[in-house]
Amino acid sequence: MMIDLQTNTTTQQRKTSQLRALFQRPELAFLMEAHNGLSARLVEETGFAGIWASGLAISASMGVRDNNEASWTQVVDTLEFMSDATSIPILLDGDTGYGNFNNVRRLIKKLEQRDIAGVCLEDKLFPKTNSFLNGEQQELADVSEFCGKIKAAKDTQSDPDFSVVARIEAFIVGMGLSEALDRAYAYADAGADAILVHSKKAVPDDIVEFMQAWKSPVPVVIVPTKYYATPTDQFRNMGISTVIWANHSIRSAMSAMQTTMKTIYETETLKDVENKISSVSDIFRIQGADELAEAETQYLPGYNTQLSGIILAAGASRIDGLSGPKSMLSVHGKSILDHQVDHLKRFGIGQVTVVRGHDKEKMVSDRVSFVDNDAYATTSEVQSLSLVADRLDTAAVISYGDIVYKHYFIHECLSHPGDVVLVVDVECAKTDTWRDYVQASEAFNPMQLQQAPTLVQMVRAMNPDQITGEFVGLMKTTKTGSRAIQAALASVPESELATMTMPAFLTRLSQTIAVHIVYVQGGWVDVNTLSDWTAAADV
Ligand code: SPV
Ligand code: MG
Repeated sequence: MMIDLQTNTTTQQRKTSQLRALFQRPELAFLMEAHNGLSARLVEETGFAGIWASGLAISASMGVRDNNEASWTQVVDTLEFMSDATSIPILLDGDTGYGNFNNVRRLIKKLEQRDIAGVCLEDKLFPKTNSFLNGEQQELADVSEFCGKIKAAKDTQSDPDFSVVARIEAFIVGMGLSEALDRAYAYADAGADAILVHSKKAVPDDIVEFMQAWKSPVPVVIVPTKYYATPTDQFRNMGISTVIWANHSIRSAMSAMQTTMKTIYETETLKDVENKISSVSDIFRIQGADELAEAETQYLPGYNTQLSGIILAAGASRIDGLSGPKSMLSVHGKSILDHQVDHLKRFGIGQVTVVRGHDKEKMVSDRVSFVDNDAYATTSEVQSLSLVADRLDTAAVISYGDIVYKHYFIHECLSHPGDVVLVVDVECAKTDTWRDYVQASEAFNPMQLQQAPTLVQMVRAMNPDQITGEFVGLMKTTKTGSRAIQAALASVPESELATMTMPAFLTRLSQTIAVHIVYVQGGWVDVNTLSDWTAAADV
């Protein structure tokens, strides 16, 4: 990030300049392998400053060999996704340049068009073979022919910070230090911005020898795949510029996929893998689903102004040692409030109102509007609801502010035709005195498809025999249902309103309008304790 002092705005440094800075900085830099848009984004999210677009990994992810079986345009197409998904620089493993100097010229042009920061060219012949396969039988490029490729690349680039890295394969094919050095100096003279010295030994002897002899200021890059046990400080002490972790994303993806597939194959169920793999919401997050949901509310015509969201989040946290509103507790790096707003936005709800109270100055978001319940300490959720009664002029989704739930709960209640629909969990403990216990006209019966349960009563302490489930704290109302709620709120004497519980209010509401129920089986957490908070991460 750079600050432009004239305009006082921050601008992202060009990717080419970022890579150049990594090569030139005195501290050791690291590039991490990626092979598609997803892995590239993960590299950035992890904190790495740059990406190695590995030929081995990209070809493997396509299910072909690292022998230029994938065409160079297919590689460039992959790079386009990787580059679009990230803001850190990408160094392409450009193999031998996919032909002669002329092919290299066209490659550079296409890479710059896709905002790729640099290319690494290796001094072998097209079609190349991976350095770890039959190294001794591989043939090196003619030095002057390879220098011509480097010059052509440098003359073609339009961004002065685009980097061309020349890769020395002399050690790989069994030649010694003097061949490696002669080539490295020749490539540096031809304009290479960095030299990559490759070795297939299990110890870093080739690299040590090379670094002791290398007198040029051109930075040196290494790929310690085979000498992986060498302490990284040894690379620092040798004066290496950049280390490439060349294939560890694709290798870990492969073993993780194999483990999951084997388990599912053998057990014929998903239940043993569900909690061990990334959740679908992790995938949505990495895809940027939030941004699209936000944009839809801004750009899609008439986007659900007929449905609003209300979150009742005024109450104080009862979790020991944690200050601040419960809704701001972080689950997977995002506040509970943001998770809720994401869910609502996904269902096209543009206007979301949050009633806050406890530590209200700590509850901030530019995605919602706030209404304050300053008497939160002595009043109930029904008081909070009454403060936003005027906003109940449309259909609405109303929720408690401290619940983490599966987004399909909203789908379940929105697709129910009833005017007031509560989400009720049938998998609740039945002997507590603080849960919103529901007695419904019909208990959950998975064998009976045509169920139409309605609320009989809701109370916080109920005879276990009467309990059909627990109110999750999430409901939807149609416009008619919203009006019924407004009328019911208005009918409660002011002296009772402040302390009326939600169960008492909903029971009262059920006397004026049918309050329907959709049953769910788990999939949510009401965050009241530290262990609830931990459990919220698995929802
Ligand atoms: C790659 O990652 O594709 C490389 C490094 O070129 S290596 O596989 O070690 O040759
Ligand atoms: Mg390669």
